Amino acid sequence: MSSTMSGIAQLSAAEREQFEEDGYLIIRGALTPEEVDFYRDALDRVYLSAEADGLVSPGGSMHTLGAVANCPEAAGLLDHPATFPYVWSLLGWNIWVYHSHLDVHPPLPERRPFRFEWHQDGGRQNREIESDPRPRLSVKLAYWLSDVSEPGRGNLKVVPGSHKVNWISGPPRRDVAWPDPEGAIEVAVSPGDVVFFDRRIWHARSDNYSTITRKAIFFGYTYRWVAMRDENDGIWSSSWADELSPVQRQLLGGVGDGTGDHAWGHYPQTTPLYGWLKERGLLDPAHPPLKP
Ligand SMILES: O=C(O)CCC(=O)C(=O)O
Repeated sequence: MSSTMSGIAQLSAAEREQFEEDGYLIIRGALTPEEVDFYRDALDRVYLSAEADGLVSPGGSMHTLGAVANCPEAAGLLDHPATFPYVWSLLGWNIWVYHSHLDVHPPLPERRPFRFEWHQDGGRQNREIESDPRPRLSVKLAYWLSDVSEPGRGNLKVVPGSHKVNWISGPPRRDVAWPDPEGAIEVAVSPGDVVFFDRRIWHARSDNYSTITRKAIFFGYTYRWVAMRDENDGIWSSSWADELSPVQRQLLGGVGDGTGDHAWGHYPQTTPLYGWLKERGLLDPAHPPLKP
C-alpha cells in the first residue's frame, strides 16, 4: 500500500502490477490479533446458533451466504481501512457487495467423496458474456480467522495467473476424480491475513483434514449494475441498521429511496463512496462520473 496526502492507504503501483499478473494478492496482518478474536468469536456464535437450530449438523461445516445479514458484527469488514482501499482503487466508487459468506469447516473425520471444486466466480457471467478473456467485474476479500499457514488445513487453492484464461481442463462430471490444474497452489496465510483476488482466477476450497477448524469470511464486490446475490432485506428493519455508515449502507444495497441514488450511478453526489473519496481527494480520473 502507498499512503496518500490524506493519510489513507491506496493500492501501490507495484501491488497493482502484481495483481494484474497473478490475479491475487496477500494482505498480511490486515487485522490485528484483537480484531481476529472479535470476528472469530462473532463467527463462532453464528456457528453455534446454526448448530442449535439444526441448520448445521453437529460438528458439520457451515457456508452461510449474506455475511452481515447473518453476522452484524462483520459489518466492520465491509470497508476495513486495511483492505477496502484495494477494492475501490480497482473498481471505483459505484460498487456494492453482491455476494458474501461465513465459513466454518471443522476437520473432516474421514475422506470425502471426490468433487471437482475449481471455478471462476460469477456463475452465469461465465456463460453469458462473450469475451476472451472474460471481464474482471468483481473482486473478493477473504479474511482468514484460523491458521492456514500450512497446506492441508482447508486452504484456498488458486492457479496464479489463471484469471485471463477462460477454460481449464476438468472432468465430465464433478464427482469424477480429476487432478488439480497445473500450477495450482494452496495459499498459506495466518489469522488476520486477507487474500484479495480477481473473480476470474481459477480457485477452489480444499478439504480440511487437519486438526484445526478452518474459519474465514469472504466479501465479493462488484459494480452496482450487477445484481446482488446476498439477501439483505432483513437488515433494514433491524435494531442495528442505524449504526451502519453511509458507505456501509451503500455496500449492502441500502442507499436510495427511489428518488435519487440508484445503482447505475447517474447521480454520484448521492452515492456515499463517491462523496467519501471526493472529500479526501481520492477520486480516480479513471472512474469518472457520467456526463450530465
Ligand atoms: O472457501 C474457499 O477457500 C474458496 C471460496 C470460493 O470458492 C469462493 O469464494 O468463490
